[in-house]
Amino acid sequence: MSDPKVKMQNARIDADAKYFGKRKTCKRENIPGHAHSLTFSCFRGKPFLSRDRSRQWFVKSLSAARDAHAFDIWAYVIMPEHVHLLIFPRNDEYSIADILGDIKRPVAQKALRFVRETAPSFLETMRDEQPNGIVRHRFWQRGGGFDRNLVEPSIIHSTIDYIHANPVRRGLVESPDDWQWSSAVFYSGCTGCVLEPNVASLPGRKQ
Ligand code: NI
Repeated sequence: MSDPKVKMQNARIDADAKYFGKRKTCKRENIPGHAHSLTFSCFRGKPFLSRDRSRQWFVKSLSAARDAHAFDIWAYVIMPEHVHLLIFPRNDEYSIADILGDIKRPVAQKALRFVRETAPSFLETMRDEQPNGIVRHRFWQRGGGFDRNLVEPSIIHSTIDYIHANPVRRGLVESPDDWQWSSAVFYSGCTGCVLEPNVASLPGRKQ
């Protein structure tokens, strides 16, 4: 991959990974009472989430997965080429792999259907030829991304702040709550958040 734009995007995601912990989600720890800070990217760091259409697909999918898997959403941000989520599974038994699958799969399916019907030439940017020669079209980067278990309230709150500050650090907006595609809108007390987080289960800032 020599595309400098893609390289830059991947560097940003790596920088995030440093903050969020290097652990890949292949070794998940589904521990009761733990919150999970999840980061995952679009295929090859491409900005597939730069349009409202795909962002809406994501919001809808996240909302449906929350209902199906009984987790609380404490924070999220949809960036052009990656997503950060902070979730708190309410049940003792849960699977982050299953949760992530149910969040990501419907978005990929809708995107592929849309591209095939309206812009088939775009399929090339989603093309992934695997080592075994099989070609697949991907919306999401292969693998689960990053998963960090959180328990400590102060770390939970600094993670929420970090998530909400993403669009500001990128220079997309001046204030976190100017970015429509995050839970910062809700935290600042504004109405019209695209998906309201569940803050009742959130530990207090001072503990
Ligand atoms: Ni980020």
